[in-house]
Amino acid sequence: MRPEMTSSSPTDRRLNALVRHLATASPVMESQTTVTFSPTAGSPGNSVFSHVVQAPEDPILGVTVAYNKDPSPLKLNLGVGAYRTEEGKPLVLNVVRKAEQMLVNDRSRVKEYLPIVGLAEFNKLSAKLIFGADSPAIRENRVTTVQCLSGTGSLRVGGEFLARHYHQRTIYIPQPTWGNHPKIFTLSGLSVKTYRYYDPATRGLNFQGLMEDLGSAPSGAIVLLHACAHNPTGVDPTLQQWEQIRQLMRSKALLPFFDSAYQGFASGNLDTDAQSIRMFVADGGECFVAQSYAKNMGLYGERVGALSVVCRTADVASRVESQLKLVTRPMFSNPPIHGASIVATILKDRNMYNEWTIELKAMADRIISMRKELFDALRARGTPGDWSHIIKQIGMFTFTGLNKEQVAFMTREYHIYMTSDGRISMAGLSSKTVPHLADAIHAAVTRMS
Ligand code: PLA
Repeated sequence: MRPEMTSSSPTDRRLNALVRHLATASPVMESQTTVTFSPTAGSPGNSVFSHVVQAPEDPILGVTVAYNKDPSPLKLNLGVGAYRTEEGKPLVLNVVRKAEQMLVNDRSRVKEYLPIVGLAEFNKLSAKLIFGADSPAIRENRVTTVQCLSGTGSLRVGGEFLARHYHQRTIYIPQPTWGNHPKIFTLSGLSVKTYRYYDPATRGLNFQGLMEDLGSAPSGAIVLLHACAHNPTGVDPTLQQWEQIRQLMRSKALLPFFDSAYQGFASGNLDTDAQSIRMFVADGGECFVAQSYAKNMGLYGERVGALSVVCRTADVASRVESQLKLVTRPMFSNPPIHGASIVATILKDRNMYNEWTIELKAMADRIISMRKELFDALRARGTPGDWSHIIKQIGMFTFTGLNKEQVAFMTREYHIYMTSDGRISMAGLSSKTVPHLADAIHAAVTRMS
């Protein structure tokens, strides 16, 4: 045997791996080989990872995992916020298919790396979409926009930038909020606190609690705000309340960090759903905005999103951008090209843009009609309780008020899958499945209360 094969050199390790592989493929090989194994190699139960414990499934995406395992033909997935058609199928928008076709047909397109900040055209158009075509902040070059991995990646990049460069490391998030928010910001290096948001008694906004909590937050703290269609509650402040929140936040120099994951899904109108953000930009102050195209363009798996930072001056914005690049480069180097190209193709062409808004409105309208149908179905069954919040709440989700036990009952007995906090993705419902859901809610409320 050659000397290098007896030590644990890389060559040795590769050879051993090869021998183990061949040995399982053909037992004869084993007896014929003369390679020396190190004492632990290949013996099962001796993994250097044997201390690793099984992690729980994600509270939202894990619902789909459980759903997929259920063989029942009745099963219904109302967990993750993903749009489904009346037939219960995922939807690829026509305008997206068209844009993809155009991209494929364009032979001049290549697959080179994008710059660290992503596709310039996509960034420009994304800023315009969220801040408005006539936004003074854009005109004055005070906005920097970087393409990130959908909404989640945009929040994370923003969080990491703030942890490095902002004087206040505390971020206030609403109670409750999307379950990933606390994890994203904690891992970004920020310290997470909550502000009161939802009042279970009224199933509406706890506006007084919100104002009190933001009022007693330390000056300069970061505040995470859902731009529209608050997840999971479906409860948004009115424009008057937004104005009061804005005044309070500006008077205390609290830094707004908007999460805009549902632009167009709340009202069916892209401009209406951006009003809260535009109100804060109009006063000339600074803010962060994380944008996602997962829901409003149905680009979930393409991971298309953007982080915009609105600054006081163009000079600051340019320096902020230079630092955002230092966050991105070691994290994912540069963002993917395909999804951003789809978005840019649609946003820059007036006809395609219009087509998109029509398809988006149709999705929003279908969700609104599901609210009405579910509400009517519960009324028809005489289900105890006031269910008017189903039609009052906004966006993809209804925060039903059902408790953990009732949700578990509905999953066990009716094969209905939803998050344990009682959130229902209305986008997963159809006229055909409303009666089944209404039966399940009725049974859960009458038998499990
Ligand atoms: N922000 C909020 C408020 C969200 O609800 C979601 C997605 C995101 C950001 C992130 O979306 P993106 O990274 O895909 O762009 N929330 C979903 C999915 C729809 C999820 O949990 O990942 C939900 O079911 O709550």
